[in-house]
Amino acid sequence: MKEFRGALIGCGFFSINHLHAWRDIEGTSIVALCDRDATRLATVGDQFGIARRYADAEEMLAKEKLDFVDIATTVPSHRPLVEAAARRGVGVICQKPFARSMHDAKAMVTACETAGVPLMVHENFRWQSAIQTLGAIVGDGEIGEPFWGRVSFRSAFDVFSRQPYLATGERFIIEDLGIHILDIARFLFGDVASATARTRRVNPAIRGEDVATILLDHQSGVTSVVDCSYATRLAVEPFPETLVEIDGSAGSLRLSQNYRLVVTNVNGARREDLSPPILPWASRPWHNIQESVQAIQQHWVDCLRAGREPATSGRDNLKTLALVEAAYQSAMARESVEVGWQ
Ligand code: NAD
Ligand code: 89Y
Repeated sequence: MKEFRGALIGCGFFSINHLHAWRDIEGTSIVALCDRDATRLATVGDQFGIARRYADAEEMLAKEKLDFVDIATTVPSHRPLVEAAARRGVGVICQKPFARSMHDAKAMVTACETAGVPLMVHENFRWQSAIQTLGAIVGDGEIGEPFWGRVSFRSAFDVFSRQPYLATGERFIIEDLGIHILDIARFLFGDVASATARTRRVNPAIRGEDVATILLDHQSGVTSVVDCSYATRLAVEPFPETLVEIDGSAGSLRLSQNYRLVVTNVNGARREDLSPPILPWASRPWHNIQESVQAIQQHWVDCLRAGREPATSGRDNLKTLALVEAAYQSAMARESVEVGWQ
């Protein structure tokens, strides 16, 4: 079995999850690390015992023999890093948000296609085991043909202490978190024709919007509501659970807080506990995200081995990014916006 050689770029807060997950994935080694911050590079290199370290990604790409790079930096560096890897014929995983604009996203997809290298966006929320189970239930027809859905993420968890950049951007919740929730809506109900959104900023200490409500018209005929908030204080803090409601022609499903699932159809109501496993390196409350990191990285390796396009390829992610753009446009214009990604 071929052993894939990867390198991770960006040794910040979230990269620790990537590196833990890579350690548990067979047939893959992270052979080098890159970060322009020397302290982070040293700390993470020592923690994971990775000796080959670079401050500059171009230098790393020139000196290392790699099958892929795993880019875990924030959005401003994504395009130059993706294009540098493509020029060297190296496959790419890139964290979300993939790009700030559709223009940059399309340029990265084209660069990788032209170079003939695979490109996957680390769009991991749909890889949470509870969300995959919902996809299977819908696919199996247990509730018939879906006609309505709600995908909801409401919390007051302090995300700013670990990710301070989230407090300073002009855009916040749709670009950072809503992007995942919109992607789950696409995963469950298919691609979207038009979107209508309303946003608000409740927390005066941040710059962008922290509440968004988005109505989606899916091409399948489903109407869904995607709602996100980081300004919602609840009796039991649900972070980072995504709650889902689906009504179908033959039944319904509800995924409620604490991963409780109820599926109802003509046979009655069945209940299931969809709590994710807590991986040996994981910690609450992040464990469902951490599990999905492991799942998406395993998917990347499976796809590399099989020569298949990943489910959340760069090309696929254009459709999720187009929803983010449409939501911001709609909120600004206060009108419904056609979703275009071609
Ligand atoms: P961070 O700021 O903590 O870390 C980013 C690191 O990248 C920094 O150490 C920085 O020095 C380095 N870096 C930036 N540009 C570089 C370049 N050109 N070359 C080398 N190093 C460079 O950020 P973070 O909180 O770890 O987030 C990283 C990304 O992960 C963000 O895009 C964020 O949205 C995403 N994220 C995803 C999830 C998820 O569930 N998918 C969760 C949290 C964060
Ligand atoms: O950055 C975000 C993400 O992708 O998942 C949760 C998060 O860490 C904060 O909103």
